[in-house]
Amino acid sequence: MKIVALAGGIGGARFLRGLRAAAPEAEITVIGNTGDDISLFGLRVCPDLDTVMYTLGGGIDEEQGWGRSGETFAVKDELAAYGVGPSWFGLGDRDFATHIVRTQMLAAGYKLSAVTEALCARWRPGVRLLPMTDDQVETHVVVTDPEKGRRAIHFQEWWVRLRASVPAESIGAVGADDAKPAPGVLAALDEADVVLFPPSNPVVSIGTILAVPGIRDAVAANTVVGVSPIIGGAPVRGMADACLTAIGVETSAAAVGALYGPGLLDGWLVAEADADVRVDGVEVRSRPLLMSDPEATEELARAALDLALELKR
Ligand code: FO1
Repeated sequence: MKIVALAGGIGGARFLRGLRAAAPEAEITVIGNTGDDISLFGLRVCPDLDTVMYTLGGGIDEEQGWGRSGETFAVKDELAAYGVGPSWFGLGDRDFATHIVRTQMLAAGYKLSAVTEALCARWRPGVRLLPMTDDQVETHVVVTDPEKGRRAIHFQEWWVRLRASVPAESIGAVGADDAKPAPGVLAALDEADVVLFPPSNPVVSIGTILAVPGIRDAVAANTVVGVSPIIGGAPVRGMADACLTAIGVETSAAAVGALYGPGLLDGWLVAEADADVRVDGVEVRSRPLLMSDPEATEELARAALDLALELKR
C-alpha cells in the first residue's frame, strides 16, 4: 500500500512515527514543508524536514520535539561571544553538522531533494522524505513592530523570537508561486492509495505545501483524510491559533475542516469534544486525538488510515 502524508513540524513528525508503526508494510512518502527554512550563519536550516528526519530516525530531542537529543551549545555560545547573531534561534552543536552538510551539498549544486535523501541515508527514517519543492520558498509574516513600524519578518523570527505575540497582519509563502514540486512529489501523489494530513499547522505547514503550484490538485485527486490540529477551540501544541487568526479563520476543528474543504478532504478526524462538528461534503468522525504516547499515536494513525481506506471504496 502506498501512503503519502503532508507534514510540517512536531505534530506531523509524531503522527508519522505512529503511521509507520500502524502500517509497517506500507510504502510511506512524506512531503515536507520547507517554508520554515531559514539561512543562518551562512547555513541553510530546514526545521520541518529535520524534525521529521530526526523524529523518525531516532535523533530527536523528544521533550522539545525539534533539534537533536543530547545536544550541546558550545558553537552557539562562541557565536554569541563574538556578538554574532541571531541568538534567539537555538542551533545546537550536533544540529550544526546537519546544516553544514546540507549547505556544502547545496553549494556543490545538489538540489534540496538530493541533499535530503543523502541526510536520510544516515538517519534511515523508514519513509521517503521529499521536500515540497527544490526551489526557495520562505514564509514571511507582516507585523507592526512597536519601534520599527510595519515590516515583514521571517516566520522563524515571529514564531521563535516573538513567540507569535505580535499579531501577524499577513502570512505569505514567498516564492511559492514560482516554485515547482520537487522530483518525485507529483508521481508519489499520482501513485498513492491514500493521502493523509497529520495534525500539522494548517496555515504555515500543510497550507504552504498546498501553495506549491500543482500539489493541491494532485492531492485532491486522491482519497484524503486529515486529523484536526485543533481540539475544543485550541491547538494541541504550537501556535496554530495565531496563524489561523492571521488568515481570518476561527480556531476550531470545524473551521479548519472547512478551510481544507470538500475539494481536498474526504474524511476529517476530530476530537470527542468536537463530535458535533459537521463539514459539508466531508465525512467527519470523532475519536481521541491526543498523541500522548506511542500506542495512542499508532491508534490515531491507524484510524486515519482506516477511514481513508473505507472512503476510498
Ligand atoms: N523552536 C523554538 O521555539 N525555539 C528555538 O530556539 C528553535 C530552534 C530550532 C532549531 C532547529 C530546528 O530545526 C528547529 C528549531 N525550532 C525552535 C523549532 C522551529 O521553529 C519549528 O520546528 C518549526 O519551524 C515550526 O514547526
